[in-house]
Amino acid sequence: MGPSKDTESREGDALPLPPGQRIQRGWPVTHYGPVPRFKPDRWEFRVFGTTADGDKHTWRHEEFCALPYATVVADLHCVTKYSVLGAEWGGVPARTILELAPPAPGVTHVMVWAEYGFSSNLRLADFAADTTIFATHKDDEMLTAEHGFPVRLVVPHLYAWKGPKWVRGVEYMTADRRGFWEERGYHNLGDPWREQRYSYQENPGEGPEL
Ligand SMILES: Nc1nc2c(c(=O)[nH]1)N[C@H]1C(S)=C(S)[C@@H](COP(=O)(O)O)O[C@H]1N2
Ligand SMILES: [Mo]
Repeated sequence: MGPSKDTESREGDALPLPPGQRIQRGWPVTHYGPVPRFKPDRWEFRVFGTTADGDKHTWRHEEFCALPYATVVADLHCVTKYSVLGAEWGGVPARTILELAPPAPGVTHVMVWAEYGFSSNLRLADFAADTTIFATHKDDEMLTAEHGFPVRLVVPHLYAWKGPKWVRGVEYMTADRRGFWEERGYHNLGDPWREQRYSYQENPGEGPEL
């Protein structure tokens, strides 16, 4: 029997789950604060900070939706210990954004910004990973408002808080800076396979001073 994205057979085959996680059926909604209302004429996706050309790059909603579409099959690991397995995320790979709006050579980290000032910081390498994707769809359906419509980030190899819902932009940075949850007690790197849940677990060099 080959691998399957079906959760039943996955449970049976006991394929790896990050330590301390349990399989969640369905798809719960988890976030801080209210669900933002999408305003199409005011929405833009903005890349700013230390870009290669020094300019900011923006896409209106219909422009963003016209960017090359790709899919990534990935699990979602919430730091509160549930994992949603085998989702197919569709949208614009982070790599595509890096190609269309390249960072300057000195950029080491990005801050991904969402509605209401929510943010999460990532190392450039994590952002540039093949599987990091700005998802507009899950399992061929458009995201619902509570799951991040119109765009959410998915970083499959990190805890799910590293993937903001309702993304509005990316800031290129030449030094690391903590995002919303990273300032509030969560690990700066957030690798579920290393169980990097909380900032008190950080080793020297894994995050900026708190
Ligand atoms: N804007 C925003 N995005 C967010 C969060 C948040 O609080 N605000 N929470 C994160 C966390 S902790 C998780 S587990 C996932 C949950 O995504 P879901 O509600 O679609 O399952 O969204 C992430 N993205
Ligand atoms: Mo989470």
